[in-house]
Amino acid sequence: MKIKSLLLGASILFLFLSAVAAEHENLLENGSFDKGGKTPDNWETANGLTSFYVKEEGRGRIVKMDSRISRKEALDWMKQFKSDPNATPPEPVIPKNDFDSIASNEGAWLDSGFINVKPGQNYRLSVDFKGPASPIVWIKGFMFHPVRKDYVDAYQTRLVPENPDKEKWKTFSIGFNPTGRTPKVEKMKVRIYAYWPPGIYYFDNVRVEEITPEEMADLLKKRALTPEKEMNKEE
Ligand SMILES: [Ca+2]
Repeated sequence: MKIKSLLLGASILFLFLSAVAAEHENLLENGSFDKGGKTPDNWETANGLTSFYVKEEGRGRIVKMDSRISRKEALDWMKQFKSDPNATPPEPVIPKNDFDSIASNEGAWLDSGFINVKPGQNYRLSVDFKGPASPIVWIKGFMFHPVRKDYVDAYQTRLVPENPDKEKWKTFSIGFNPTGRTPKVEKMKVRIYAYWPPGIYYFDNVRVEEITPEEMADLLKKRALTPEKEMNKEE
């Protein structure tokens, strides 16, 4: 009896510890988009035609992407916006034919600032998402190029939320290890990306956390079981 209750106590303690261990520091500064002025700290400026930072009750600030916009209008605007970020965005034009939308090709995206990569470390990428279809949340990894004296693309992996809901927020995660096959990767950033089909996509609470090998094994198991296997695999 005594041993039984000791074992029970130990397993409760274990459950408690696992629950505590599941929460790690968010290495991505301002993944909630709530800090900062018009543009959230540590994020790229939204262009106001296909990408926006907006408020939602109970969530503070979130990302909204609209891939319904006319491709021609969006490309013209992106060019103009690049040369003058203070210009006023045009009235949105939504084409009748879906294939004339920006969703059909370039899509819409926003990048975070850099995070330093620890050699050998496993990470978890998570995002809250709602929208009509799966977007992609990329991790882009960079290495220092000794000749070009600059950081260049060296790694990428993607989180493709499976069975998202148009109205209801859901949280999605993957595990990844940037230096597993590309040991020279030193920095990484997050790219939030919405494309096909044309629609309005919402994102909040992007998290990048260090995880234990056990947590990584669990996430890889889940990843292997999803129909998005090919999409969600490490690249
Ligand atoms: Ca938020």
